[in-house]
Amino acid sequence: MAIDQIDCVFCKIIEGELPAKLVHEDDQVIAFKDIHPKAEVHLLLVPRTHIASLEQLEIKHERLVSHLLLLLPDLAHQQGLQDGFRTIINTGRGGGQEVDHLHIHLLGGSQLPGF
Ligand code: IU
Repeated sequence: MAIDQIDCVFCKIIEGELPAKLVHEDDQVIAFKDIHPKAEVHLLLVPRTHIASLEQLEIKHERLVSHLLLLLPDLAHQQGLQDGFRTIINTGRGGGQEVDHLHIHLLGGSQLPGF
């Protein structure tokens, strides 16, 4: 395991070493409920591969990126979000990223304020 993965909370969730309320898992990604939800529905969609942030994405991740994006509406519908949803990817400290493992926030269920 690479050094940056050893203390990665999301890698530990993926490995089953830390608990999370999973709502989806497949060979490439997992999705679970955020522990500090900012909306009625607040999921995190996380690739199994440890990629620190959007800035570390490479062309070899093209298939994974497509998979992540295509899963979002499915997950939203599965959560009962028929009227739309919001997705957020924080990148780097300046972008508000706290966990250095790429993830997409999926939020909805109540009228979200304009952005
Ligand atoms: P950010 O984009 O890195 O700022 O978001 C990290 C999110 O991970 C944040 O909303 C936390 O509440 C969430 N989270 C979690 O769901 N489970 C955890 O064990 C930890 C953080 I640490």
